[in-house]
Amino acid sequence: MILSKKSLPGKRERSMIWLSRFLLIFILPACNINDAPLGERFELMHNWEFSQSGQEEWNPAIVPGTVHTDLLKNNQIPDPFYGCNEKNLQWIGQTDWVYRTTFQVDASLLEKSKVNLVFEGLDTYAVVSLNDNKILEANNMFRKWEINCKEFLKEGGNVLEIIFESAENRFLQDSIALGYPLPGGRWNQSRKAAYHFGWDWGPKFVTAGIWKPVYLEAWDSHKVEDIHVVTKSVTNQKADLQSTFTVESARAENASLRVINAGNGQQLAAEEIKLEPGVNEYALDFSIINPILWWTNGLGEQHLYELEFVIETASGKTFEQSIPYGIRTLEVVTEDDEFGNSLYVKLNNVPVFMKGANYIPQHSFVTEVQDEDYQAIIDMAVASNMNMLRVWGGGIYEKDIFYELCNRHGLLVWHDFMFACAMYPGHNAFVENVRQEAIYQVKRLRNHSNIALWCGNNEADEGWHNWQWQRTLDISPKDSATIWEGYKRVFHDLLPGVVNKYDPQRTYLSTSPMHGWGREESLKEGSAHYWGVWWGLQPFEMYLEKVPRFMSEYGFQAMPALATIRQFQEPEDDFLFSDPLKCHQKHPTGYHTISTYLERENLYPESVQEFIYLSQMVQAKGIGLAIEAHRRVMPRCMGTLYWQLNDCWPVTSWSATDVNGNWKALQYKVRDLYDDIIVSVIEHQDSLKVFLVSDRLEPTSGNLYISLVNFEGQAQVQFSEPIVLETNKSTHAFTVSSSELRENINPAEWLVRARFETLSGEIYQNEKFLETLGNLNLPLALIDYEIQSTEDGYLIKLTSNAFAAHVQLYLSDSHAWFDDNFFHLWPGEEKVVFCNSTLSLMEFESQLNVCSLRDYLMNN
Ligand code: BMA
Repeated sequence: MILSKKSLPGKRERSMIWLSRFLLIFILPACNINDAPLGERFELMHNWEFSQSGQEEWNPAIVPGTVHTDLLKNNQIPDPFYGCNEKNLQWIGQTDWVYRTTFQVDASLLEKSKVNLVFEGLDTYAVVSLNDNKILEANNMFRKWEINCKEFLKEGGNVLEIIFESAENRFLQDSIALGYPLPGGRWNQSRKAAYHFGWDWGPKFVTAGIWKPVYLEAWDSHKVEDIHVVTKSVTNQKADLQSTFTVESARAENASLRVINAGNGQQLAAEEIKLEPGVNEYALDFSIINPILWWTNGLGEQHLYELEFVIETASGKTFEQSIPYGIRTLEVVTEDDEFGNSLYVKLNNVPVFMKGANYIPQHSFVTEVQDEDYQAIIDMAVASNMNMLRVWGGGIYEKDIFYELCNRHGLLVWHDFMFACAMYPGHNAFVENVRQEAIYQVKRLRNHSNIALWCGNNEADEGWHNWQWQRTLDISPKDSATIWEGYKRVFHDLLPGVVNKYDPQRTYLSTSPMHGWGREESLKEGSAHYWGVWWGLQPFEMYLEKVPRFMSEYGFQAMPALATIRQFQEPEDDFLFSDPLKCHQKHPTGYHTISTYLERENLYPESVQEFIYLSQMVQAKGIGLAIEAHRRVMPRCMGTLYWQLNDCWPVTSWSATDVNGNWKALQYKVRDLYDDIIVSVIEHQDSLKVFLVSDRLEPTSGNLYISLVNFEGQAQVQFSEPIVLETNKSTHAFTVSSSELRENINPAEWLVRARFETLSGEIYQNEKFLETLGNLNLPLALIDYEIQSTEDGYLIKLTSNAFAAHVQLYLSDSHAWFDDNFFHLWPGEEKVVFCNSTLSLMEFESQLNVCSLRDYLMNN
């Protein structure tokens, strides 16, 4: 139970059915077409068992999987996420493990001319033997390993055995062999997900295992290595595309290539070819007339052409692969301008402001993430009006389903290569390993037309130039020069070379951020990670001054929902700060930093529930301010990706949604502030300014109303005028001096409300208090509610006898998604909130809590 995750509601079921159809075709290209496929695949996912190296206690293993989850499923370890169990489970990562299986081979398989053993992913240092013959030494989690193994197979039972060497122990050996200190962490000698070694939001579980499918692939004459599609040009009338088929042939044979639009059955191209022994490449051009373009979420349709690529040989063998493909033009524009040098995405010739977040792996044990978890997280991003996710370099290159869902739902992907917060070796063996990894991953992912760019690493350049590594690690000038040469070799030479060769239409950025957050240039060019707030303890208002060209990281922590805390501690541990709470906070000064910002708001939580609520309120306030600051200065700033979208376990972190899908207050705020139009209200340096920002591709007419409203509901109108929002633009609509605004009122009892109503009746509204949260003089409010069952949950109808600020609904013991939360409730108003839940009415009633800000203030 502990390792499973709860998902959000959505249009999931329908798309899952569709998606599983797609994946079948995509993953099993050679087996599903007719009786005579080009190749055949035999899964080797069964009968696995595992043992600690040197011991003979074998237990059943699940493949794909990881040693930690196998130990857990065999009841050999307690739940790794519970309490402080992580500490006592470190031995697993320091131990070598052996996995083995037996499988049957019949004579017909051995008649094939080639039989390959394929591992789509081995984590990480693996010595593979087949029937006691060593056939592979793997050392990269991110590569696919394919070994021609026919000579080692025999009819009947075969034994496949893999010894996984501890990646932690290996780090020690490799570091000594390297001969000079390498800054960063224990991940930097290995090609393994960095976050497995512990991060400031994640536990340290140094996993090992067969983490992706393993199978035998047998073929006689030809094997399709790759199909690559690119869009060469697009006009309204026509899109010209090119597909390249790469086929390995054992003999010469005639064949035909075809491209079909599966959506309407139309054949787009066909050609007769002759396959020659060796590796063959064929380019097949085709056009789509009156193409329907692919747009990001919020800007239009996410039209995907279901393209089918077919090869038929003269001897009647067939191969077919289906690729959902979006036709669009996409440029990452970096050019000199009045502010410095730009960084923005131009989609179908339109500069598009990127609204999104940084994505990390969804679980410490990646094989635990199910298709429905991918669907749930993408649903959440889409519901939050995002149009970009950054796949952060300390995690993994994700499964196809992730990119496929992003594509289908209009999310561009900023893709880091998997390097983070460290310097890496630059010797030949390491560089060659990275080259193979990069070629494999770029080729695997390049047909996903929603990938916007490739980025070399996360914060390696920044670390080298700004984190005092040379000084604190006492690195000699000679070693420094070697380390920097190694850096340049990988990030300035190898990776851009691979992108240029295998995915030439995509932009490569060597690192993110381009400059450290303390440097002036960071505001003028490139992507920026602004950590002056949080790491630098600067006030949130600093976000207003430190607005870069593209903000690819910034963030603030908050606690997860109580039900998520319950995943790792019992109610009797619900005090600040119990040991389990400390074990589930990975930032060195995390709770202290949160408390520092809470004190600035005059907030002093004393219980866990108070800390949850108040940390979430302050996180939403701070990050909300940053989003407004970024959007309102567009086009100078053209992107905002907050840190971080999600978690990999139950933890207090920067995420806006916890590992169980419970939205923190920030997720609701993000949904509002990433809408296609926002009304931004910011008070700063004695003036209050209102901006209207529209991402729409057509002008929008409406009326802007700005008022001061007191907690009794009385309003003083400040502004009420028709206004036309121009296309894709930020408009400064209103300014008033703060002192004037506050002249005859008690700011602790008033808020500013700015509301834009379009002529078609849509309402965009922003309300801002004039005092810090802890200083508000809120009335005592009695909130009444009724619960009504629906098919998939409950409707909660709420009313209040007085103004209730930031009303929160939560279930004390269950994960839940409310369609709205942390909203203001005014007397006379009825608010209906939906909560998806499978609890019985009685359970739901007993678990539901409703409270508001006043309940958490000292003066209540
Ligand atoms: C950024 C990220 C992560 C980290 C986060 C919060 O630098 O790239 O390395 O988790 O900050 O500290």
